[in-house]
Amino acid sequence: MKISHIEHLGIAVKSIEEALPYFENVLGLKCYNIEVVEDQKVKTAFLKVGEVKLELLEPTSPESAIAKFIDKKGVGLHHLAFAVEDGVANALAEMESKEIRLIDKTSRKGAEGLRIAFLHPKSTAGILTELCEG
Ligand code: CMX
Repeated sequence: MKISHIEHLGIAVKSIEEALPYFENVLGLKCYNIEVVEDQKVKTAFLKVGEVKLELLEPTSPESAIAKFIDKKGVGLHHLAFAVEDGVANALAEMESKEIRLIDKTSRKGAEGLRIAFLHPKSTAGILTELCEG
């Protein structure tokens, strides 16, 4: 697996509307896309910092992984997403062969239409890790 760059950092927030003024008005970043990812029960807002994106994640249901994360750990950094050059399916096969625990056994469509898959934080140094097509 070859990681080309950090694709994005996922940040759990209670409300995108309430969090965005900090990122836009204080930090001077620009939100270029807001979308709901139905199957993940999240609303996402994307901002760019150079080539790296920030993904603000607001739960749309108490069943959302983000709602559970906020209840347990509070708002803040939720996951780290790496872009992989040779496809997410190949990367997953390699991770499995290295006994990394897969949350997604196969890649699926994530925000912005990218193929993605998550690795379990218990086998990735405590950091929920996402692999994205590069
Ligand atoms: N970062 C680090 N550790 C995390 C974590 C996170 N984001 N979320 C949960 N954990 C930890 C918990 O604190 C818990 O640790 P302890 O046992 O030490 O208390 C452990 O992981 C829980 O593991 P679990 O019981 O297997 O799973 P949970 O029901 O808590 O769910 C997780 C956690 C990561 C498996 C689940 O949130 C998941 O499948 N995430 C992937 C999908 C996702 O996050 N979607 C939202 C974003 C979608 C998008 O970006 O579009």
